Amino acid sequence: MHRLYYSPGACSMAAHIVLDEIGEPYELELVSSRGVLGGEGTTSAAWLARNPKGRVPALSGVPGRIGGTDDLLTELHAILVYLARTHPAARLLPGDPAGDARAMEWMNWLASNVHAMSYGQIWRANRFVVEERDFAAVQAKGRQNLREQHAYIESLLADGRDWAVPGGYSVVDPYLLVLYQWGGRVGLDMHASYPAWTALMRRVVARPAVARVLAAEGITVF
Ligand SMILES: N[C@@H](CCC(=O)N[C@@H](CS)C(=O)NCC(=O)O)C(=O)O
Repeated sequence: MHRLYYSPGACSMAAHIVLDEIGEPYELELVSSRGVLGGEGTTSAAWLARNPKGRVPALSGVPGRIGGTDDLLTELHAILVYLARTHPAARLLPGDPAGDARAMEWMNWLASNVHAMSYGQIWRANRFVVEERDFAAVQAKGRQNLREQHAYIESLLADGRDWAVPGGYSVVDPYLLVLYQWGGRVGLDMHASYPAWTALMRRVVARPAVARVLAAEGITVF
């Protein structure tokens, strides 16, 4: 059985949703990020011994070793692809080379540009500059980057498509839900500013698995 190491409302929530969608039993272990539930779990010695990256999500029970200890898979994008490919009946990736590549095109950009860069600048300015006096400038640049990225996401989703990867719900949709929810957390009016993204998120939260995970993690989107 897989075990997901997570933090409520963190990017791990997308993996939690996908695990729930798949419908097989799984285990959860709370490893709270700094600032979430007052947790220091991602920087604890015990967690760093398992995952030297000091991050969530991580999924146990996956053959091989790259990011952490044996059988531990790190990186949300990799976890989502693994879960979708090991459960093809759940149809969480298109399944054809071009469709799957489109999903990865989304996820790589969301992970690197939106999450690591912009939210890193806003929430973890210390990763970009040494002096605390420079934090505000980094955070302001992060907000500017985020506004540009959000406008791009909105333009993609406003082209009449049904789901992030047209043709079906995929692992990209819960990934976009995490980022939509974070937009609210940094004070943006996501509903007023991004109608197409909002409409997609309403379809996503209507899915029973998504509603269950939001309730379990104590997260409100609408
Ligand atoms: N590249 C990683 C990033 C993971 C990541 O930054 N996770 C955050 C939660 S959303 C975390 O663990 N933060 C704790 C910390 O930075 O100390 C991925 O996509 O999985």
